[in-house]
Amino acid sequence: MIGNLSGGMLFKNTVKTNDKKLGVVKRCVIGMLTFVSEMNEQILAAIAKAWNWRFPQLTPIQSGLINRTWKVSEQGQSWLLQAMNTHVFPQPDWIDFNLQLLSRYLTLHHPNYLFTSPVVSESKKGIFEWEGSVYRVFPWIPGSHSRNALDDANQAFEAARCFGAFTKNLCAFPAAELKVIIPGFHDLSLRYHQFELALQNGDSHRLHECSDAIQFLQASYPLITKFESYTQHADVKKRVTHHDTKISNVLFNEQEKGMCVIDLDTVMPGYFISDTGDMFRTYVCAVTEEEQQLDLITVRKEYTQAIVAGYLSEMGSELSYFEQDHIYFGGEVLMFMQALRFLADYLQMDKYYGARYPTQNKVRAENQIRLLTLFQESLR
Ligand code: GN1
Ligand code: MG
Repeated sequence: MIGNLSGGMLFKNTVKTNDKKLGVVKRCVIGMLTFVSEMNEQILAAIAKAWNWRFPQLTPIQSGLINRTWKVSEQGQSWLLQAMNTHVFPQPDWIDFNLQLLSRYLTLHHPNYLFTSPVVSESKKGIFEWEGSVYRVFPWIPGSHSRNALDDANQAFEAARCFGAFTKNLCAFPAAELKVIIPGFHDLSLRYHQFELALQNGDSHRLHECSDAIQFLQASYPLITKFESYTQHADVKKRVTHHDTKISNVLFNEQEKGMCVIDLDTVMPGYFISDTGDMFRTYVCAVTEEEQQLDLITVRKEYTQAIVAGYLSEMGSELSYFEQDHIYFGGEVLMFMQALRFLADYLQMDKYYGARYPTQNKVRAENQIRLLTLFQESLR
C-alpha cells in the first residue's frame, strides 16, 4: 500500500481550515496548528462529481502535515486524493502546469517510465478548486509501498537510482520551461542571508541561548563561497531535480526494488547536488533530524557509497567530471542549509516549521550541525 504520499512531516505554516465548511470529526493539534483529516459530505460530493466517482470510500492516510491525503476506493479501483496546503504552495496551478508538462514529455519520450502525474478531472484539469481549497487525485500504484526509514544500504542504492533515473529521463527536457515553485528554495546564499536577518531581528533570549550554534554556522561561511563558485562553474548545469529526496518519497515493490519517485511538488530546475545532498542528509545517519540525543548521530559509510553508486548508475554519463567531483559537497551543502533553516526558524519563533516542544528547532539545528561535522570528518 502506498503510504506518505505527500511526504510532509513537519508544519511549514498553518494548514487551512474553515470550521463552517469542514464537518470535523477528528483533529489533532500539534504546536500552534490544527490538522484535519476528515472531510464533509458536501465537499466530497463536489470532488466526486469532478472525478466522476459515484460511491467513493475514503480512508485517511497518515501522510505528514503539509497536504492532507486519503485513499479513495470505488468498485475495485483506487486513487489517492490530496487537499493541498496552499500556504506552503500558494500556486497549486503552477505545480499542476509542471506535472502536466513533464507527463506529456515522459509519455512521448520514455513511455515505460512510471510517472505519478495527477489524474485529470472531468473538466480536464489536474486540480479542482472548491470554496478556497484545492484538491488533486493521483493513481494508486498497485503492489507498492513507501517507508519512513531505511533498513539496509540496498534501499539507499535503489532510492538514489530512482532519483537519478528521474533526472536522467528529463535531461533533454528544457528545464527552464518549468515554473519555479519556491524561488531560491535550495539557494545556500539566500538561506544564509535569511539566517543573518534572523540574527538581526530574532528573539533576544533565543539568540543568547544559541550562541554556540550561531558561531559554528558563521564559521562555516566558506561553504557559501564554495557553493557560489560551484553554481557559476561552466561545467555545472541546472536540470530537472526533485528537491525532496527523503526515503518516504520513493515507492518500493515487494522485492524492495525502487519503482518510482513521488511527492513532486518541489520539482523545478535545480542542481543535482540538491538531490544527492538531501539523500546524504537523510539516509546516512541511523537516527533522524528529530533525534535529541546527539551522540546517537553517526555517518554510515556504506549508505554514503550506496547513494553514490545508485545515483551514478543512472546519471554517471550525464554529469560532468567537475559535477561528479562535488557529489559529497552536496551533502555538506544540504546539511548546512538545513541547520541554517532550522536555527533561523527557532530565532524567529518557529513560524515556518512549527514546534511540538519549545526547543525543537534548536535541537534540529544542533542535530544537523553534528551530522555535518561527522560527515565532513568522514570525507577526510
Ligand atoms: C520540509 O515537509 P517535508 O519534510 O517534505 C521542507 C524541506 C526540508 C524538510 C526538513 C517545502 O519537507 O525542504 O528539508 O522539511 N520542505 C519545504 O524536514 O520547505
Ligand atoms: Mg515534501
